[in-house]
Amino acid sequence: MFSGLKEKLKAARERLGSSIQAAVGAPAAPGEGNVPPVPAGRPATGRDADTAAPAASPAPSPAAAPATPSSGPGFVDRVRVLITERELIVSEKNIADALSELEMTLLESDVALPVTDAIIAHVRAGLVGRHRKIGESVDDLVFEALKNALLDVLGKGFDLKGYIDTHERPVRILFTGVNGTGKTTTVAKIGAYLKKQGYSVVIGAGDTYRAGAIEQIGVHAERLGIKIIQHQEGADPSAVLFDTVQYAQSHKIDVVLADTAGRFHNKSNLMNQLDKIRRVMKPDLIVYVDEAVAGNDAVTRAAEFDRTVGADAVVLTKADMDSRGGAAISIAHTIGKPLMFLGVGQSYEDIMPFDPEQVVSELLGEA
Ligand SMILES: Nc1nc2c(ncn2[C@@H]2O[C@H](COP(=O)(O)OP(=O)(O)O)[C@@H](O)[C@H]2O)c(=O)[nH]1
Ligand SMILES: [Mg+2]
Repeated sequence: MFSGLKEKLKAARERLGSSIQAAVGAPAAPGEGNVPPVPAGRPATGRDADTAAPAASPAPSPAAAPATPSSGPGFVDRVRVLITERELIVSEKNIADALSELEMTLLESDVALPVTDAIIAHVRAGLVGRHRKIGESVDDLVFEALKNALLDVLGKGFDLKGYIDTHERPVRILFTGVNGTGKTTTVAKIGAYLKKQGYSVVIGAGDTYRAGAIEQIGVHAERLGIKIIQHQEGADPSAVLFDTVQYAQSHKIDVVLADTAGRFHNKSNLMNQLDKIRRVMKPDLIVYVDEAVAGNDAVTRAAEFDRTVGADAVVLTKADMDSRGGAAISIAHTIGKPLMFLGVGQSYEDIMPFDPEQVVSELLGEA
């Protein structure tokens, strides 16, 4: 998942780190103190060196420091902290080239332009004028700036379980999106996921355009032991989904998952159909499904769907096949709707609730 972007971010992180390191004129080794007065190989704790503590003595306690009215660091320590910090104030000029490279990297990875701009601005703000914290390496500083920038654009995700637990049952979820992106598979995966979490589920076979589509979702439901409501090929999808909601109400089912046909090539038809479905089924959530591999196209389409039929959350499928990661980075920030799940393969378990922290640690690796 996102292996290309991961490699590029690693290079960008190193480049930013070495630019800062070069500017302060010290070795670039991560974790190495680069403030001249700190003896080589010793961490820049700010409380060693000239406090004249004997080498064998335990770490100085506040009581051992020169007396101050507060419980904070002693005077000598505080002076030392100031010196340490002053040595590492990063200027705009120090990182301008590295930021341009990061910008190119993100754009090449299909990160949308406004999202790229937001990330660059966040990284810049995180670094320029920043003081290094005691014991923090330049690489730590860069890592933190990148991490915060990515977390900022990724949003918080969407807690589906929490949503179900706090809303009246049955919770009705309508899935929309373009053909072939993985809606039907996602309905099956989410059905399996919710069933595993102890919720009862019913699926509505709202793609009535092809007999094959009705059969496809029917096979999934049977394999998963999930009740499905189906009508004949060509039936009105609204009627199928109305019946599905009725079934859920009379059987006290927790969640209705409504599959639909993707008809993006014929927008007015799609609009009319989905509009009717919306009125009849009254979904609590409209989930837009697209494939991560579509990159910018997925983001553009999501924005268009959100404008026309509405979207409360997004699922990106085929993240397992996506090296660039641009859609996953961009979509929540661009349309202002949270990512709910990532599809990461063809089997039922291959779905991950979208966890921004997890995605960032996947992208940046360890601190
Ligand atoms: N690798 C991979 N393939 C997926 C994923 N989700 C769906 N697919 C495949 O994408 C194809 C289209 O899926 P389908 O659910 O029929 O799309 P729909 O037309 O939107 O309903 C199928 O071959 C699925 O197995 C995923 O997360 N990863
Ligand atoms: Mg389908």
